[in-house]
Amino acid sequence: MDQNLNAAEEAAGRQLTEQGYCVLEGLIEEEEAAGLDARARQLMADRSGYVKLEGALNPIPALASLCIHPAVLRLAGRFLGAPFYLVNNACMMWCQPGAPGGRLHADWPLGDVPQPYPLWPLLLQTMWMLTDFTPENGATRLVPGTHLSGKPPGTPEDEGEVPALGRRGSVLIWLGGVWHRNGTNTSADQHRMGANVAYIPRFVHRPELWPRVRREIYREFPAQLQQLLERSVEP
Ligand SMILES: O=C(O)CCC(=O)C(=O)O
Repeated sequence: MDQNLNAAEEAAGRQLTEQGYCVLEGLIEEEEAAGLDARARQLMADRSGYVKLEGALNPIPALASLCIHPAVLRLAGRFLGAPFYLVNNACMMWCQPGAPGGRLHADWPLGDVPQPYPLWPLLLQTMWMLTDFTPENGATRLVPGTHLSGKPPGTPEDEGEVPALGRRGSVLIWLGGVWHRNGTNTSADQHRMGANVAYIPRFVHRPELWPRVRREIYREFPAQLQQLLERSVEP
């Protein structure tokens, strides 16, 4: 894979360094995003509010192309070093009309390490926008620059929060240390669907916590994704 970042990715990398998050617009076709959104809603149809589908690569193997999108992998390589791995399979995050906002937090594994937290990333997160992300439908909210604070959020928790907005087919990327949460869905009829795919550097390793990818699904994935999933596949 070409390791060189293009101009948009360089700008995204600077924003990640300074603000802890960035949005890359239009990385996949809207039709592809809409298809994944529809499939995820079908699988969670009996649940309401803010709901998650863990281990999503098993029922939705078509998420594979998101997991190995070259722009994301180039940025992950820049921030995590090589080799890096996919953590926790993939997780669909569905914010239905009326769903409450989440609690502001920094991501695992920071809760397991002493403060001040290290400034280098232990986790690089992505949220693929399978619908538009708007201020009304529960777009992820982040507090810029807090990945440099070395600590988890205190109170008041929403100080300086901004919503990460984008069109369906875009991707939000954040470093695990930046404080964030899902927004409240204040709309009457607009849902928000995200596909969360995360990457770890090689020195972070807790596969017993992760929903594994089934062998028969793993076997069909491209070699590049198989390498990324080495730590997340069934024994
Ligand atoms: O669903 C969201 O927007 C936020 C997800 C989140 O907080 C997380 O994955 O840590």
